[in-house]
Amino acid sequence: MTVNPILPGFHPDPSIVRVDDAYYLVTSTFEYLPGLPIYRSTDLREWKLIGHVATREEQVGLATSPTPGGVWAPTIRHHAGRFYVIVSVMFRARGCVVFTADAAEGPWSDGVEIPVVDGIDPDLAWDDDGVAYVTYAVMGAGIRQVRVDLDSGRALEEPRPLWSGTGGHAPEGPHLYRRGDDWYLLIAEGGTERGHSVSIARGPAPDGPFEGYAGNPILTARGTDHPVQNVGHADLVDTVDGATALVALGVRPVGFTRSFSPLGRESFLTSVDWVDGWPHPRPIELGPDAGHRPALAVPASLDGWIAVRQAPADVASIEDGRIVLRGRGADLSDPLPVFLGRRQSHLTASLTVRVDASRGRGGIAARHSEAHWLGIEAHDDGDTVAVTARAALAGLTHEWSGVLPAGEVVLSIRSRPPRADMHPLEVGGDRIRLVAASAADPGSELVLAELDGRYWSFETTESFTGRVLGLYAVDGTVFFDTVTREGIE
Ligand code: 6LW
Repeated sequence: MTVNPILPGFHPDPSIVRVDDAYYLVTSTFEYLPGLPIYRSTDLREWKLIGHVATREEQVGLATSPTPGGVWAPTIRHHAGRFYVIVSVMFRARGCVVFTADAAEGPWSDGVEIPVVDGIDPDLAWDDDGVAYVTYAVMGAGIRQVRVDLDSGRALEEPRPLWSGTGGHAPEGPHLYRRGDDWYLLIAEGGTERGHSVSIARGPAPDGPFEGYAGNPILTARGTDHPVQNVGHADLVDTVDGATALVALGVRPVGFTRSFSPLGRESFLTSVDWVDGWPHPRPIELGPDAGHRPALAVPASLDGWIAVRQAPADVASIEDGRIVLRGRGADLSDPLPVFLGRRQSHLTASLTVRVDASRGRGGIAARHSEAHWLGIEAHDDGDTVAVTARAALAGLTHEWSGVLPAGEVVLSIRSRPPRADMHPLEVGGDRIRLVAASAADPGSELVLAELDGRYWSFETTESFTGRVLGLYAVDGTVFFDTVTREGIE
């Protein structure tokens, strides 16, 4: 049975490699740290997070990179006993960098910059002499390639044009493979939105010449009523049993017009048949999506959390069994917010947290970017607790306020898909409720706002990510207790 998405929640641009009987997968992480998560599987169904390539900001240098910059589209490969991850860190960041590790868990190297690669989506392949080929996309100029000395990052030649695709918008995401005497060049075309697709070309050598397959695109969902859209940016892997699998990104749009994807681009897997020397991926099937997952309590630990342009330990600490955040006078509009988040991984999701705001101001939020987020913050002045829900949308903000008795409060963000029966009031995105109650009196619950999530979806925000739910502090010290999450990574 298909288990799709294999990585729910924002996990775009999956790249996969098999080493012996295990598969390793890496995805894009943009402005979040730790970055470049490595997942491992032995059956292509169950994936376990085993580590991250970028555990330190200096490895990627994205602290001043604006949205939607950061870590874009990596490739993972294994050669001569070592793991390699090559990536472009975009916009005022480190650029093209190759990292190595003896074990996929890490530790990963500091990285070697490859300045000649002035594009995106670098791929790595080696010829029989062990010479490394970096194949990448230059926006508006097709797929290029350059031979590189990976130890120094030095180019061994001028970059060469390799293939411009079939004529679709934005040829990108190249991956190069050897199969017998042939070399295959797999690319994405059509842009990462609804036009997305996968095309392939074949040539006699890693530097081509490449000739496109007459049956391109080999995979796309465009123009169909398929529940997984934007299918593209794929990578192939030979499986243990001699077959071929393909991973690709896709979105799950909701609503009457199926136009809004709250979770962003996720990772999916499908099987591939070979016909006359060309790969034919099967359409991506949605697995039995657990719309409802059991609620889980998050132990007071920084494991599993991500932060924006800084490491989780730079914004939070664990004190007396509670997560503690210290505000720096800025909210989530700031490029370096005091925010600790986790990917929303299911359309039905909730985050519920007990907050002590007697020494500061803070709460919980759903973040897409500096301009698109929702939050509820609490401030306890000793007599009462002021709770304020805030919606930021394209830089505009709106507020709803309430008052609760002094003491700890329980804050929740709850989302659910829109009704499937074309209810006239639910034609847009998912429904998001921002709720606050006194911890001492659950009956005090205030629904501060109920919002149409279409405005906090991949299609409407400027970020390349998805929805990330978590904790934040604006001023002073805020203590977070009994974090319960449902449908959240
Ligand atoms: C990535 C490009 C793309 O570099 O989106 O879907 C960009 N494809 O290949 C960011 O994820």
